[in-house]
Amino acid sequence: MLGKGLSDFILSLKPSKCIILCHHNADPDAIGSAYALSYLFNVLFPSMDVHIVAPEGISLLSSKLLSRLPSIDIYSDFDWADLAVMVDTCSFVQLGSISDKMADLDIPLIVIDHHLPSEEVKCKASLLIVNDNASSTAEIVFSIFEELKVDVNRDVAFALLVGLLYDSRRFIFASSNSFRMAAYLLDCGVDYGDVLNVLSTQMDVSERIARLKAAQRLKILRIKDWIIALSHVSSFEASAARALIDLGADLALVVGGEKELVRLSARSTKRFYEETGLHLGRDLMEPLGKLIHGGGGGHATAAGANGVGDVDYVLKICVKMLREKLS
Ligand SMILES: [Mn+2]
Repeated sequence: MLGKGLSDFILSLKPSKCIILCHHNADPDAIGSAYALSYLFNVLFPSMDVHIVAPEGISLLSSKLLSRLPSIDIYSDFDWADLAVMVDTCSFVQLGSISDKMADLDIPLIVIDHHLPSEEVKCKASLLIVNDNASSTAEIVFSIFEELKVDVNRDVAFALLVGLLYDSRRFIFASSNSFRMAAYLLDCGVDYGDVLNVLSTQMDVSERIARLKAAQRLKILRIKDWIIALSHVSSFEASAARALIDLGADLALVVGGEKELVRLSARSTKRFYEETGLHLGRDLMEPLGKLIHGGGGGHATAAGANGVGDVDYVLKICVKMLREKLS
């Protein structure tokens, strides 16, 4: 009875101004959910003023989403409100510039999220609508519409579907409920191609050229059964390394930079890490960084180092270390 709890709670407060807060660099799930909620509130509580507040701005994809919806103001701050609703945001830190203000503010706070809230948020919240089994905040917001029997119009359906697809990574993290919701929203007249279009990004031309050059200059090495891809570019080495993994390498090492100062980006597949146990940050980039008089580190399958040396030299010692670790 999440929706009923929400509407009863707001009815009991009779607030005159509600702010809907999104996390910094608000993503399409946060913005889509905030948009749908503002619509819901306008239907249920027409006398309540509703402002969406995204303190540190919104992401590029979120701007694309908003450009497809009827124009709505997104504020970066607020001076007064008597109700706050945090969406897709589980800690005050995520509110960036207004985090202290919100932590100190003494007004009723509702949290709607698919992440578990921080202790601080839990203490402060008057009402928690949290479901960490939901694929997205959009999925929770949709269930509130359903329960309160408020019709979803085409724009709201579009916003929620973009949010769902973004956060579920196009249904990689999805339940039967996510598919049911998607089917319902498509039946509201949303064009699936338009939704995918909002979420597609065209890479910058220089990044695409760097990736293609990395492929053109590629050296392939076999160590045991592993395919190792070596290359160099002047910039976008991390993106180039990811591209080489997509092409089929198990491990990609791409040097970026000019002349003496170089950066090395390493990427591997999950299978490579699971079967070799080689942690790129700890076992490869960190020691390499020291050897080339710089620094290095990172995660198991994505790491980097920088230091002094030319392309051939850096790749040579990196491969030497790699052979030792894999033998
Ligand atoms: Mn989310």
